[in-house]
Amino acid sequence: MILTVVPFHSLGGNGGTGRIVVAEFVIYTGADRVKTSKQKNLLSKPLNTLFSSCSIMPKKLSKKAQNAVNNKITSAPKKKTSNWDRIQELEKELSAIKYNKSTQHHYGLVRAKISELKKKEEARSAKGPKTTGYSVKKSGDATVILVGFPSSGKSSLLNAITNANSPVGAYEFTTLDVIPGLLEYKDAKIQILDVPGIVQGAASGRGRGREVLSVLQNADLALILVDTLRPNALNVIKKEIQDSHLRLNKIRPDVKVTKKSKNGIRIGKTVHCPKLADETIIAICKQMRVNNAEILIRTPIDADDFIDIVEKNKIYIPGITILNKMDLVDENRLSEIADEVDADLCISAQDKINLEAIKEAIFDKLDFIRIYCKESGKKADMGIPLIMKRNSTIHNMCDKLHRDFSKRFRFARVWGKSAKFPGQRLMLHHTIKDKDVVEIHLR
Ligand SMILES: Nc1nc2c(ncn2[C@@H]2O[C@H](COP(=O)(O)OP(=O)(O)OP(=O)(O)O)[C@@H](O)[C@H]2O)c(=O)[nH]1
Ligand SMILES: [Mg+2]
Repeated sequence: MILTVVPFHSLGGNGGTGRIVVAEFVIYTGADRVKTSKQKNLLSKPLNTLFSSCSIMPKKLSKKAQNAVNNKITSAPKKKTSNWDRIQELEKELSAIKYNKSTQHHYGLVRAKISELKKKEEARSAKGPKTTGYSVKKSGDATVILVGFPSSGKSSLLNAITNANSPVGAYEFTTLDVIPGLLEYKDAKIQILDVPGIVQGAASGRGRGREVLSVLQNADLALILVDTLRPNALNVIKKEIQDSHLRLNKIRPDVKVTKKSKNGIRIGKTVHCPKLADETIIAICKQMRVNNAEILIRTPIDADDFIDIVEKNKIYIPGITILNKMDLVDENRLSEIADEVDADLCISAQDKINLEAIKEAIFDKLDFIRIYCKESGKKADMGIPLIMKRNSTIHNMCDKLHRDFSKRFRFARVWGKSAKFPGQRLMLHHTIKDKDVVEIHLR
């Protein structure tokens, strides 16, 4: 019989006594576990002298702790839970918590714990073998990606609204690569990408999920396609998107966390923040190993928003939910499913129903503005506008026109909504507005 001494932190149930037990004794048969001379020395001692030979043993064990020691002796060595098991346990716990004033502190702590564990796991998997991602060259005024379960009709929709010819099949995973198509609508050139379908577990690498979701991280808009036969797919897709550090249809909260070297956590607020108490902020920071920081909150946030800000790696992207294959169900069932998934649009890619409405929705959601260019001494070209994203500056406009323009820029003259008076002389940082006429002067 061999006796092995294994250090351990505490025995379950020591809460209340405050007593820490520093060693457990496990009995094995066979000599293979004896590795060090220290262990061999311990083995030569009778059991009652073992305790006194441990320098940091408590003087006396409580009955509860003694029982726990006995249980450990007789039971087999406990299987170590992995970080993913722990994450799953905590996520289950989190889903059972209803966020309100009394639960926000606990909710925030559980969420912060999940965040830390995921960070560790991601750092570990980043060290593993690298998979090759999709190489997609962005073109046009914006890039839109079709996301959905396999066979939800992504390729059918791409073929119906763009010039692409992506293979369509009645079997799953017909598309295995990224296939681009070009949609020309209201003078805008919009690149639409068809990608392989994603399934549950995509964000943690199932199928080519991670690569697909990384294409989404660089897109300007997500078209989420669910079909009338599998409306439940929406929750799965949303969860995968969420797990890959994307935030759909959410505005980045105006919160600044500046890490410092001393003085602890200092919180400043310009708004009332009923969903997140200061002590919860401090507890989350502690859990996420932020010990000294200045936090400035300018929008009301909850614990999830705050953790997203501390994690720093979130991408905020707009999305449209489209319910496809409307031809397969009757009107009543269609409105039931549309309510269930909160669909922005119902279509049939196969029967080409509501396709103009999709184009309009894409154009609107991309939040484009039209800018007319003018040459000095000539009339503005009001024919074909330059398509820009809302809140673009003259700098963005120069970059879009020519890569040298911002370097050679002297000033611009602007007519329209963003100018205080017609022909106002403005510089690169100026934000232009829809239908402005801009004349750029270069060196
Ligand atoms: N009835 C009906 N069938 C459709 C519709 N859209 C697509 N389908 C059919 O659904 C099947 C899958 O269509 P695809 O366009 O290949 O679907 P996908 O999402 O690209 O599939 P993967 O490439 O495998 O991810 C094909 O048999 C299509 O004909 C629709 O609006 N109505
Ligand atoms: Mg396809």
